[in-house]
Amino acid sequence: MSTKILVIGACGQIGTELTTKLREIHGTDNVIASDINTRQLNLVNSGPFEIIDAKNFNAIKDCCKNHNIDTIYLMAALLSATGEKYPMEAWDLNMNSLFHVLNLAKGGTIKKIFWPSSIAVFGPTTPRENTPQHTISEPTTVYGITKQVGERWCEYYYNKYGVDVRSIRYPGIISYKAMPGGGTTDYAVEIYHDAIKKGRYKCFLSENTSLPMMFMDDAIKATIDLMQAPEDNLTIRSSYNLSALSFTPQEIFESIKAQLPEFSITYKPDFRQAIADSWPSSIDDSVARKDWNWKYGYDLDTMTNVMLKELKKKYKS
Ligand code: AKB
Repeated sequence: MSTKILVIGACGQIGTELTTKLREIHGTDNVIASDINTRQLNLVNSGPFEIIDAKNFNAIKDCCKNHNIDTIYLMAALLSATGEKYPMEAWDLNMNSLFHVLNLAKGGTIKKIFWPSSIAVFGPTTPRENTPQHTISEPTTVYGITKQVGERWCEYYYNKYGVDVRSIRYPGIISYKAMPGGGTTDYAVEIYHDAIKKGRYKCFLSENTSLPMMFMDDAIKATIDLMQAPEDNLTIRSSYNLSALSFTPQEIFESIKAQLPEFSITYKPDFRQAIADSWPSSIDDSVARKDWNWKYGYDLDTMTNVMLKELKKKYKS
């Protein structure tokens, strides 16, 4: 019997590409995209789509019932920078949406859940280099607190009720299809757009701020691989550390400049600098490698090649 999937928050940066990939794998009609708005028209028009507010338990429940859903990818969230502006909204959306899907799964109809966590679960007291899977986690952002608490609840629902919930601590994700919104790592996407459109970029982080990052294709591959991994292989039911790249604004600037020699950058750190300073600069993902053979594919220059090629095409048309 084929699986029936619901993606909540399908119009976001990761949701857009994840939905497309899931439709390739499972068939368009077996993947229901949903979001609170229809901002990704390509996605909305290319398969089943439902308007769902992730904070509305009944809306999620009815959609699952109507479409016989057995698997949910919950991608809706307020990210780190927006969360600092709207702390109560971040808490409300990030926590209640998670409880809704966990409770639906506890009720028995949903067999598997994917819920993204983040490097934001770590804080200033965490070892910054090669941050281990199990370590001190004292996040200082509302977003990080919601992800840390969410991880505890995922593990609790797995241990107590047998809910098969799987999770990854995403680093900053870089992609050219849909824009990220409201994150601290967003600069690493904006810089490519501005390089093509304006030939210059004003960076909101300082030049030597090193953060963990990943190209979208690797993030999608990791998500699918984790969801397909045999249940018995998984030793982490909070969230897996995942690593690919670590670079500073200066290093990504140099990677772009190698292809666009006229490109220039200036630095004007804002409130997001303090958030970035509280996060790790590199991640130890040995447990994910061991449990489900995780391995990244894109390094910084390979990613830059793809980003510049695709964005040139996009802005030309
Ligand atoms: C953010 O910057 O808030 C996100 C994240 C690292 O989870 N991209």
